[in-house]
Amino acid sequence: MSLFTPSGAGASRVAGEIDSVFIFITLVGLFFFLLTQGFLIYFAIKYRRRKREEEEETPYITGHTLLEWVWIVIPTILVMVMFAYGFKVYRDIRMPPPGATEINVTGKQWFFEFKYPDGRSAINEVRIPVGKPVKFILTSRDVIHSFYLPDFRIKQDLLPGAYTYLWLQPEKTGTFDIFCAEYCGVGHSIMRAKLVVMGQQEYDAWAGGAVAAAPGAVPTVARGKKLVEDSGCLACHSLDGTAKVGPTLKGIYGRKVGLTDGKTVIADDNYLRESLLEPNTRVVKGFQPVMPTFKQTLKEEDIAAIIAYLKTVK
Ligand code: HEC
Ligand SMILES: [Cu+2]
Repeated sequence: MSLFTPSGAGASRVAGEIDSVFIFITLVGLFFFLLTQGFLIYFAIKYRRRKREEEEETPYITGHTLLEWVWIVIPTILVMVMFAYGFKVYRDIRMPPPGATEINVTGKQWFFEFKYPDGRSAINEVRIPVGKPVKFILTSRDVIHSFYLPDFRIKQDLLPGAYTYLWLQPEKTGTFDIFCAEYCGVGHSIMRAKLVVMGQQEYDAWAGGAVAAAPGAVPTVARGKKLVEDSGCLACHSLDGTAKVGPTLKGIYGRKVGLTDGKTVIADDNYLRESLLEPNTRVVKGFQPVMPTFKQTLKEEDIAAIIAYLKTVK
């Protein structure tokens, strides 16, 4: 729940929470600013020099234990409250609810490309239905960009060679700005896109029409499945839980993987990407480092599609 509901509040519940943290910290800061500055002015006037210097002796003060405890304990409690409150909201920002629709976003100098799960793609415009969680999986083809949605109070860098993510659940329909918030070259200022939030029925009608207008679009998961079948992965990996030359791909996404160096890792998007491009960087315990790299054969979109497919192999 949000502590305050500022007018002109954001476009999602999380945006309201972020506003509340911001206002809370600002008000605490303002209170202490006014308190300390008030005392400063008051003391400056009250203890101003009235007589000539030699007639007035400065009192000798060595300390005040109670006062020192007060100004240590109270600020400590306050910053701990700020931390706990901020951390709670931060968790909400970082944890997409399960079942969120995944949309791939690629930043390029100087535009954003969106790829829907049904295989369609669009430049500088993304449409989603209201009230449903959406997870954007972000990457860049060239330099660091940043995906910034001011109405939702969220922002995340797009990095070349890695995945980052951002999620949101729009609470009202409308068109919202998306800006690149990381200086990325001469075209940076024109690197902006629109998020269009539509009513569910309106969205369904639009999506149906858009799919019909793009007959060649293959759903991302189906594309990933075909790539896995055609790339020879299944010679070494099973989908049914049995180990072959390599570990089974059944339930791979989110699995805790033990490595030969004794460490463990959670198989997330970046780990799967690395397994395809740099298979010998982290080798699964109990297996030989014989997996070939697919750096030359798979394009970025192929890797994203394979990862989307692997998420469905349960
Ligand atoms: C020549 C056999 C071979 C082929 C072909 C192969 N792999 Fe592998 N793969 C392995 C072995 C062996 C490992 C475990 C050792 C390691 O981590 O490198 C592995 C590891 C993996 C892992 C990490 C698994 C885990 O449990 O952490 C993933 C994911 C993976 N491969 C996916 C694929 C995909 C997708 C393809 C096809 C594009 C593929 N592999 C092709 C042999 C192969
Ligand atoms: Cu940019």
